Amino acid sequence: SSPHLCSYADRADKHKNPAARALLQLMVKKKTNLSVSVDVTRKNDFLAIIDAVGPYVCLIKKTHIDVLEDYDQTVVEELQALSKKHEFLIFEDRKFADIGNTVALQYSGGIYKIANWAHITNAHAVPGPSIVTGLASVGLPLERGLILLAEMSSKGALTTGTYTEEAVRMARARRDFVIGFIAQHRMEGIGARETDDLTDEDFLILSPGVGLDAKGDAMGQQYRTPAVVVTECGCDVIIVGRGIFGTGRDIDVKEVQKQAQRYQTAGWEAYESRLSK
Ligand code: 5FU
Repeated sequence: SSPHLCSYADRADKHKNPAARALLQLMVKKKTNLSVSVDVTRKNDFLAIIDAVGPYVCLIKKTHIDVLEDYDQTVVEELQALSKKHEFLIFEDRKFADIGNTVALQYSGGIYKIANWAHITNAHAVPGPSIVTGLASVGLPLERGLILLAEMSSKGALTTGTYTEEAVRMARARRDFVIGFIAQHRMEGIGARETDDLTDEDFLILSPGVGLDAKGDAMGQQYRTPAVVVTECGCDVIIVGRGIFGTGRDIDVKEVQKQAQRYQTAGWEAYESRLSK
């Protein structure tokens, strides 16, 4: 049956990419489909939030390494230590968007050396299949996984219709490395041609734009609840930022922890009710 009606455990057994398999296994073990998006600008806040939410997440969306104003090499070392301590994977939401040769350099090198520590990263489909080839040349030998952006959560996003279909075709052609999508719905079979082999097609759907309280922000973000995202639309991982760490400059770690627990519960209940449908 359709992958979203199968358990994460069964899907873990079938996935061939090591990062996808590890993520699904962690989700089962920790009973969580929550990914916290840690979009703060100071290193100490960044690490304090991750230490607080670590027990409740399967994935830390380390986001946007280039947002940190006091970045240094210790950030990555401490992040990796927390990833072992709490057992979560690391997702760098880098949104690569250039030709294959350039993204290979950006992924492997520079100051950040993303491929060295991010189990999962993502890319826009706009350059075409060569972006996947470029990233795979670096990521596959390191057992990494790639997520393509098939649908964005922001108001007026251009990621619709044939664009989304082409993104799915690009993924279908490289299922060894492309493990799923940033999207708002399931993507299996989308844009498929008669000759395509859809056996065991199972893309992980990571969905940002998730909130239990707010409906959006002042800059076009749109929020849906875990029940809509996971139960109704069949997405697999909920990505939550400000719903968990708030919008103020000062971080209240106890409150962050409480919210992470709340979203973990909501996400897992939504998954369980999807399975019992
Ligand atoms: F690809 C996308 C998208 O379509 N929507 C997003 O919101 C990525 N995001 C990221 O998820 C965005 O860059 C933030 O890092 C995060 C959502 O944060 P929020 O505070 O929960 O709105």
